[in-house]
Amino acid sequence: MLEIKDKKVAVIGLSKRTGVATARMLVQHGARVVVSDVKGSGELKEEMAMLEGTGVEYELEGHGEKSLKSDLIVVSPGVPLDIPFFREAAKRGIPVISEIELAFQFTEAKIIAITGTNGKTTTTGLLGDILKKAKPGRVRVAGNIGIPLIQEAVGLGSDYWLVTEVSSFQLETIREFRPVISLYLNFSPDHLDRHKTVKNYWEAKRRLFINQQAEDAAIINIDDPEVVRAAEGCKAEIFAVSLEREVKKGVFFSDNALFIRTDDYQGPVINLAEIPLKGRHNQQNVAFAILAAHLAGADKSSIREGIRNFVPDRHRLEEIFRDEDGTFFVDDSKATNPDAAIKALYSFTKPVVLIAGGQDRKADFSALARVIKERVRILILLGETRYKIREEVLKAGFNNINIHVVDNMREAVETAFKNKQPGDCLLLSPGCPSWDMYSSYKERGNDFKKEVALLRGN
Ligand code: UMA
Repeated sequence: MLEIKDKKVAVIGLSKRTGVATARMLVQHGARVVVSDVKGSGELKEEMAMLEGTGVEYELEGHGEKSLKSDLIVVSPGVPLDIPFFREAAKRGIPVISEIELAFQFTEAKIIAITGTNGKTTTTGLLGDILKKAKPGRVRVAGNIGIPLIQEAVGLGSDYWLVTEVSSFQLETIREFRPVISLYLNFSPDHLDRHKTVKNYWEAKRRLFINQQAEDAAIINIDDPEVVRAAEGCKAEIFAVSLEREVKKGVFFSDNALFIRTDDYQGPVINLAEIPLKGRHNQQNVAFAILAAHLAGADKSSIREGIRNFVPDRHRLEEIFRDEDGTFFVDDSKATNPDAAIKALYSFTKPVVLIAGGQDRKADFSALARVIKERVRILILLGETRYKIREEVLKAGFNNINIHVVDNMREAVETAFKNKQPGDCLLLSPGCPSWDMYSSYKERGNDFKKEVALLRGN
């Protein structure tokens, strides 16, 4: 366990979630804490109120000398590592770790860590639900899903399970973080504004495996070559998930059911018809959750019950209305990268009226453009990336006459209503983050819902 009593520790990034929880934990364990953020006290009123009485010191409006006079730096996920502050910290030999590393150092609970570009929140939630049924009172769900791991993990004994969603941002600064079961769902380029290159992003993600040992398990998507490549050199026992072929050890799809094949069990677990989640990518998420739950010792009835009763998150392929003429409306605002929007488009067999576009994070839209050409009837574009996406879909051969460039969600939904036909799927799946127009993908999804409800007259 890391020694922090009486040590000076700097927390970089004071957010309500990670920053506050980390600072509190450090104070409780006897550290002298400096909290630093680029924002000033005006913007951080609520966060500072949450830390009132803890005795932490502050260095606001930037990170500098006060934070550099520390024995350890704990960094929040949203803080990029290439800022001059971290170069200076490295020069001075101050260790920099992520909050998930700190949490790992202070828990004995068994960690199941889930990463991947898309589907990790769904898989984490589903696996959490299954394990909570199988092991009541002994399971916590945390991480990138929205609850800092540090808040849930500290002090738990080895009879507990921590189902943890981990992002590339968090993995970049782990040192000993070691899951007993790791799940790597899929890889496609994302977060290039932060990681700069696809290779950097790929390298950050594969850190999931770096501390695993022979007695641990790694579950990987063997239908995704980038995931398979990332697992090269992984010391853990490898289990495969495939929807395309039978596997020797793992989960696969056959006769409309998901099958487990491991040393101790072979057989079907659940029929596809019983899975309440839409889309092939979700069948894959379910396959991962099934296998991880099985390896963690969950019984088959808990697994089946957990899946059948799972309520998917809002704003993920969430069907919000279905009209009598068969037209249906789907909020997939959570699709914040092109690959997620591609997966959404593959989830529907009906003609699609698609609303896409959002913040420009230098993503490559060429693959999305090809799928749009194949599957979309009418394309409505908004946000910073609207002209970029238009250019790509035109290159892919999509007819200009079916593209509408708009300025806001109201105009987008009105245009969709004017152009929709009975039986169409009217889909918001932006393929980009929301931060050019909204404070979160949730706000964007709610705006879409509001405009749809207004036009439907409810
Ligand atoms: N800041 C600095 N210096 C900088 C840059 C930022 O001080 O140079 C400050 C900001 O002013 C802000 C704080 O750092 O006050 C940012 O903290 P944070 O973004 O780490 O905020 P949290 O609310 O703690 O959220 C983080 C994760 N955020 C990110 O990864 C960007 C949450 O994931 C996660 O749920 C939470 O910790 C709990 O673990 C969100 C996310 O968007 C959902 N994740 C990405 C994704 O899923 O695609 C990876």
